[in-house]
Amino acid sequence: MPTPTKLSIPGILNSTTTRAGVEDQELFCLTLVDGSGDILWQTGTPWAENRPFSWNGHWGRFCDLVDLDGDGKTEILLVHKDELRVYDATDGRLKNTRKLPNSGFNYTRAVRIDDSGQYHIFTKSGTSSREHSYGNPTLMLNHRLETVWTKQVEGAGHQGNFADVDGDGFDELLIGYSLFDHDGTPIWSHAPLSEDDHLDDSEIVDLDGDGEFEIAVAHDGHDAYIHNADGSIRRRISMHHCQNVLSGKFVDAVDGKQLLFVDRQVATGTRDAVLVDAQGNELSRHATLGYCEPVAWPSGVGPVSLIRVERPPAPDGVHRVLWVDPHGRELGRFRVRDSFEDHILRHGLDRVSYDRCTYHGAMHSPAVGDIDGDGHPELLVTDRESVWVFDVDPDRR
Ligand SMILES: [Ca+2]
Ligand SMILES: [Ca+2]
Ligand SMILES: [Ca+2]
Ligand SMILES: [Ca+2]
Repeated sequence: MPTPTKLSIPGILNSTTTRAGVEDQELFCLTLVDGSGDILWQTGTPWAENRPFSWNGHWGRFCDLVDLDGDGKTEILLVHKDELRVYDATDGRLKNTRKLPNSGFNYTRAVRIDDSGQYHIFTKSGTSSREHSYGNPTLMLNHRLETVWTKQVEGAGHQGNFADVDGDGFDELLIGYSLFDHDGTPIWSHAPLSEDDHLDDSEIVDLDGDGEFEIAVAHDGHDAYIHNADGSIRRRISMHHCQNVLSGKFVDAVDGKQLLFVDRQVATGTRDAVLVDAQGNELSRHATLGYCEPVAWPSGVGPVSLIRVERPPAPDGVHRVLWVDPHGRELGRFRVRDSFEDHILRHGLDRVSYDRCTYHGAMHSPAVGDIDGDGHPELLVTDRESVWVFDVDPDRR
């Protein structure tokens, strides 16, 4: 059982003041802490109100850290509401902003599309808006945040993805079920499977080690597909409503890398997680509830295991964070906050769709990284008040 270190972050929930107007739920606070939880810098103010906040970055991948302009210093790229922001990561200073076409944007990544030495910014809307169809538009910006091109793509969905698929040194861009060359030229495209279908998640990975990428995509409300680099279909994977796609060397005994497809969490019961090999052959299928994050901690069957964050179907349920192997077998569980019931009931979040509670802080968010620099990853789990840090026992590495 991994041992947690709990960090208390000064300034969070230390006030009892109340503002008039419950509609004021605007939160923006970005804090850099070191491995002990000491604050290095902070911009914005922590939420200290006794009511929910809202923001539009609710998962661990909401920002990108990169030397955007090539000056040797790292920037932080993120979207807040309808604004793209670039912060200096060394001191938290806001360096640049740009208004976006709608407030549904949630995806921002630095990509290489020329040899200038500077990155470009691939940013897209990830949901519905009054102004555009679901998940649209997508913008390519230069490092000064000027528009290079804009696209509206059928089935654009939540997240984009990118990789140098053709090996010319520049990134291709996946938007929905369509792949574009670095300059925006269409390479291949598949139609959504239905009117509401959109890309929920994807992986671009060389599964079989032949030097060509494969592209795995989750169709909202449908199955998942594995495409070859040229867009042709390698395999269709049967799912209820594939929501997440993960790749890694999960199983030593099977050649190449494997994919794990995970169904959307549902209000009642469980759904499936399916492990497949490089050709899409099913290796195992298990019942699951919630979403997974890969971690390079050996599972006994391979070098990469999974952190599974379970969101129970009822507000009085236990929010478990589990360590599991790729077949879903439990290896351990982490001592984090076990219930958000008081938070959910106090704020009436049970009267909105339970699914939406995650937007108001009733969830754990996992992140994996080597925070102490010893070459082994730690797991960080955050809720709206705390950060827990876990490491695997050294004799299990
Ligand atoms: Ca820089
Ligand atoms: Ca390329
Ligand atoms: Ca391949
Ligand atoms: Ca470490």
